[in-house]
Amino acid sequence: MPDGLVARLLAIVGPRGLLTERVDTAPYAEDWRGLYHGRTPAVVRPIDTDQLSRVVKCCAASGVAMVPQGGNTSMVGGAVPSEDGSQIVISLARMNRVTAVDPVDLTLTVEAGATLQAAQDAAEAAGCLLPLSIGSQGTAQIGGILSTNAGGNNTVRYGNARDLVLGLEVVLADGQVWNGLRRLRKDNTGYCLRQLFVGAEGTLGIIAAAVLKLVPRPVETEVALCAVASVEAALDLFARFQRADAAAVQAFEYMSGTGMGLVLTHIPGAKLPLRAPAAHYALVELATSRVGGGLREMLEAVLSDALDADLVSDAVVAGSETQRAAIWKLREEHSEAQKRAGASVKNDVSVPVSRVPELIDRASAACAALMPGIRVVAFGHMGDGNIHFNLEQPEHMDAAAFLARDHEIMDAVCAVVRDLDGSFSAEHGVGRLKPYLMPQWRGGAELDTMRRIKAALDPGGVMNPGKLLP
Ligand code: 2HG
Ligand code: ZN
Repeated sequence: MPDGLVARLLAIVGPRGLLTERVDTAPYAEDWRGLYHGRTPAVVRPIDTDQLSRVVKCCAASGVAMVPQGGNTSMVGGAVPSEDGSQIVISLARMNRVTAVDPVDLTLTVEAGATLQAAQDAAEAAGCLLPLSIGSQGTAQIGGILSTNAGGNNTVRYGNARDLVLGLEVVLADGQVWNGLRRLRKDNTGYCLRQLFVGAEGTLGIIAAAVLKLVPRPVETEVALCAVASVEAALDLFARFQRADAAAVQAFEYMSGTGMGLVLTHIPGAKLPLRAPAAHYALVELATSRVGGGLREMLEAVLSDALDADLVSDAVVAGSETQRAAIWKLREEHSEAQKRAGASVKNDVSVPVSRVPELIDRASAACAALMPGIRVVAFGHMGDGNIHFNLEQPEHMDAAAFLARDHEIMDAVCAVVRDLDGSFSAEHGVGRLKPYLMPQWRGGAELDTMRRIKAALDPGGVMNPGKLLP
């Protein structure tokens, strides 16, 4: 670390904005999954864009690498520093204000360090909905969510984080501030710079604030949990809801019996509200802002037809907000339950929606052939084709021995995904875990163009090095 750098940073952010003791910096140097144990001489916590810009200028002038960090909920080690102690962590947590909500423009202006939950609450207080929902929303911050182009449960209806961004303020790699906090629905004035920073995983600059799109708050919401006969039956059920009213389908999630079993075993208070456990489940959420929207009737009609067609064997419709939350908890606790059950290898993959059954079928067979006893925990956002094809270690296997074979397992799943014209990372990004896959999947002109963009915007290579690009 260059002499005097930490003192210069301290002069910019003051004592409350700087952590240097190992005990304080350690939580910022490890990831949620416990895959990486980095080290950093300092965690800098600017309070506003001006401080952030001066911090970046200072580090860039010394050629010191920076790791921007939001809620540190990355599944792929995207926000942790390297082990050699050469990288400064920049935490956005203190830049956490929601600065404006406009129910006429249907926009929300927010700083990067606000949690998604805080942004959602602010939207709700203004009679609106911020239509982005992920399991980690109480911790994940807007800057990280945009930097990874998070997807989540509502992509089927509203798209990914990328589709919700109207404007951005970004601190560039040299410390310059680009103020693109526009709230325009139409603005054709050259390259769409904001979309360069969305999904860039902090490798091009640091998102400081954003203007996000809102929608009117729904007045009717229905949630149902269904035991379905097969993955094909779940897909058929999804298609039936789409035909009935595509604009009302807020979420359509698939869960396997294995994953649900882990949740019921490891999550206190989790209870299956159906007659008996099943091999496959679908969770559907419908919502409308239309008064008298008739959602319950539509839900019951589709479910009744699906029961007659033997697609669904049992279903429960939430009768209250508490029941709705209890059903969603069964879905949202899948990651935590898997963590508690032992070591797991995650494959956050996507395929065309129509090919989800084939994906689950073929990838399950490939993994079983690779490792007897491996537990397939497939679940996720069926409505947009994003399945978390996760593998849990065989029950009595050593965790380290299982994880040592992670690339082998990922490669077996990826071979199927590739054959089905899918992607090896649907929503979690590339981070530190998966850059090695980039040449095979995005090599040639695509990766070459990415490298040129990186070289143009971050010629010193100081923005989150070691992530995304191999
Ligand atoms: C989810 O959909 C998250 O719950 C996490 O994307 C998935 O743990 C996972 O693999
Ligand atoms: Zn997900």
